[in-house]
Amino acid sequence: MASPNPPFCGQIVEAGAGGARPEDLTMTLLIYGDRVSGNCLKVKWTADHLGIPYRWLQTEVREGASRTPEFLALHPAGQVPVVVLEDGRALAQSNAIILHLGEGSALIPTDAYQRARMLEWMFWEQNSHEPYIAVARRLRFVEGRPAEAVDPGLMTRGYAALARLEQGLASSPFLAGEAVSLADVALVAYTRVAHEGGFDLNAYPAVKAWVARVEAALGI
Ligand SMILES: N[C@@H](CCC(=O)N[C@@H](CS)C(=O)NCC(=O)O)C(=O)O
Repeated sequence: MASPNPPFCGQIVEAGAGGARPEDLTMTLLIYGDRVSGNCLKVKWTADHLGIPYRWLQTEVREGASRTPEFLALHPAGQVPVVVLEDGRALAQSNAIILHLGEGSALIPTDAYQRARMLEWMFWEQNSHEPYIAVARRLRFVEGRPAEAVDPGLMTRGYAALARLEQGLASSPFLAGEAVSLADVALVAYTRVAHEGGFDLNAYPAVKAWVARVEAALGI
């Protein structure tokens, strides 16, 4: 996905730390994202937390902006987030992107086991949390469908994910130990808006307290 001259297929609406002028597009991290998407916000929060300058190109998924020929040339899967790095190379998948941005930072534990634990949660998020909690939230909040239109199986599996998180947070303040890490960034994205998908977090006090802790640590 190399892209020496990234297509300008989004609207620049925001500059991260340090900012950049539009003419500097090839020298600044570009984030193609949709603000309604937790997967995209993971990337924004990581860049903001680490003080990485970027331009955010608002890519309205519901208006088909991720399916234009220009966008598909950038990322054939037609999904956001996608970033174009300062050297023109593109990268997709939210958790791969934040792993790249977070390289060498305090968001990644230096201890090999703790780092692997962080990754364990991030893989789990994509497999067992996002497909239920984010999808229910998209149907209810983004598409405005009634609760009856949501497959009860999504809710059951979403609640199972919340129960797993509750259990995981029983012995440490953050998912990979004592400090906030990329695992928390990845998991908080859709957990903090789970209520928009019809999930009630009141039975998950450790999760609720953790959401507040991560929000404070990231300043979101
Ligand atoms: N596993 C991917 C999921 C990407 C994804 O599903 N993006 C959604 C927005 S959250 C999207 O672009 N959907 C538009 C489409 O699939 O057409 C990631 O973590 O980045």
